[in-house]
Amino acid sequence: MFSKILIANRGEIAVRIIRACRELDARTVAVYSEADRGSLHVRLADEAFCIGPAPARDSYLNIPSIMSTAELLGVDAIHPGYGFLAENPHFAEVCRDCGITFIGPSPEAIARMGNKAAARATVRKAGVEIVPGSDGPVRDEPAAIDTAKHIGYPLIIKAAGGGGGRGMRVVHNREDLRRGLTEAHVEAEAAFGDGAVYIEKYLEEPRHIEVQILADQRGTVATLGERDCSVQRRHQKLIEESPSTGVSVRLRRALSRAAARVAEAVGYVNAGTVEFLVDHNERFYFVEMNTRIQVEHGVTEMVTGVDLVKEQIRIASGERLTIAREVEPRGHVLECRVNAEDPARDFLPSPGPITAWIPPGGPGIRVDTHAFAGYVVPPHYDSLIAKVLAWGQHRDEAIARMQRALREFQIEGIRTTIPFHQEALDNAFFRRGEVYVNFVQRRMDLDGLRA
Ligand code: MV4
Repeated sequence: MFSKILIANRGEIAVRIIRACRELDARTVAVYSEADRGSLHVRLADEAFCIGPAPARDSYLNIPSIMSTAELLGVDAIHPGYGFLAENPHFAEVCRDCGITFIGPSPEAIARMGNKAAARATVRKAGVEIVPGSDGPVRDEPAAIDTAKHIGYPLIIKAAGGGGGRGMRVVHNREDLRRGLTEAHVEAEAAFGDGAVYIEKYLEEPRHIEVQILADQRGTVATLGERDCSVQRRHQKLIEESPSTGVSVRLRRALSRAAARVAEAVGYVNAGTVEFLVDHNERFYFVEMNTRIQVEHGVTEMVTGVDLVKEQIRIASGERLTIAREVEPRGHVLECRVNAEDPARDFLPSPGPITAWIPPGGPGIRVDTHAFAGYVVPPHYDSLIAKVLAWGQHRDEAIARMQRALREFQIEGIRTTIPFHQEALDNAFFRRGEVYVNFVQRRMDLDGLRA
C-alpha cells in the first residue's frame, strides 16, 4: 500500500478520496487554488499545498505545479478524481515518467477510450454492439452521405475528441448533414483541438445506462451492475439510480458481460464505466467508456457495499480484486445532485456564501459534500455542492427516503437544484420508472418552479 497520496482535485471528490486514504492508512496531500484556501479538503488532508490562482488552468490543470508538489512532498501516488486531469493521457504519462503511480488506467487505455471514434472500432472488434454508423471518423462529405444512405436519418454527429454529449448535433436530412458536418468539425477543432467527427444512427428515446467495472493488474474484471442516468438536462446528469427500472436480470447479465469484454479489449486497469444506450426493445449499444471514478460512483457503492475508491487505490498498489466477478445489487439507490444553481432561472449558477447549512441524515441516507455553514461557493468551478443518496429495500422506499431527506436539507444564502428534484420525484412518469434521456425536456414543466 502507498504511504502518501496526493489528491489532484477539489470539492466533494477530494474529500471522498481523503476518507478512503485514511481508512487505508495512507497519508494525504491536498492541493488547492487560491479560491479554495478555506475548503474542506484542505482541512481534512494531512498536508496541503497551494498550486496556483483560481482559474483551473493555473491550478488544478497545472501539471508542472502539481508534479513539483508531488516530488517536494514525496508522495508515491496521485489520485486524479474526476474532471480536471483524470482523463488526460499526458498527465498519466508524466506520472509514470516521474515514478509516481497514477491511480487510474494506463495512458494508452485513456487515449484509446478518449478518442470516441477509435473506441468504437476497438469495441466492435471485441464483439460488442455499437450504434450503427461510420467506421471511425468520417473522411469527407461524400463518405458521410454514403454512411447516411446505409443507415438512414435521423443521424447524430459526434466529436471524436468529445464525449459526455459535448459537441453533438442531430441531423434529419442531407442538407442538415452537409451543414452539420462543417459546423461540427469547426466546433470540435475549437473545443477539443481535434476536428474529427463520426456519425451514428440517432436513437429516439433511449435510456442512458452505464455499467460500473473494476479491473485489477492481473486482468480480472468485476462488474457491479448498472446505473440509470437518464434524468439529465443539457448533458448534466441530475438524478442517477441503481438498479435501472428498465433492466431485467437477463439484460443486466448481458450488459455486464459486454462491459467486461470492453474492459478486457483495452487491457483496462482501475475503476471504469462502460456507457450504453438501451432502446425500448432492450437492445443495447456501446457509446463510450469513462476511464475514471465518476460523480455518481456512490450509487453503486450503496447498492453493492463495495468501496470503489478504496478498490481503485488497492488496485493501483498491485493488490488483487477479492470481490465477486459479478456483484449483484441489493435494494435500490437514488442520487440527487445538489448544485448551486437556480432551477427557476434556467439553472443559472448561484455561487456565494452559504449562510445556513443543515444536511439530512437518518436511515438509508448518505450525503457527500465539501460544503458547510459559512462556506463560500466559488464561481470558478462546477456548481456541484452535495450529492444526496438514498437507499431503500425497494424503489418506493428509496424515493420516500429521498423526499424526506430533501425536505430536511436546509440551505440558505444560495439557490440550489433541490426544488427541481422535488418536482422530479413527484412526477408520475418518474414514479413509474418511465425515464429516458429526454425525460426532463419532455415530461417536466420547469416553469412551475418560477412561482
Ligand atoms: C446518442 C443519443 C441518441 N443516439 N447517440 C449524450 C451523452 C453521450 N455520452 C451520448 N449521448 C447521446 N448519444 C445516439 N446514437 C442520445 C444521447 C443523449 C442525448 C442526446 C440529445 C439530447 C439529450 C441527450 C441526453 C442524453 C443522451
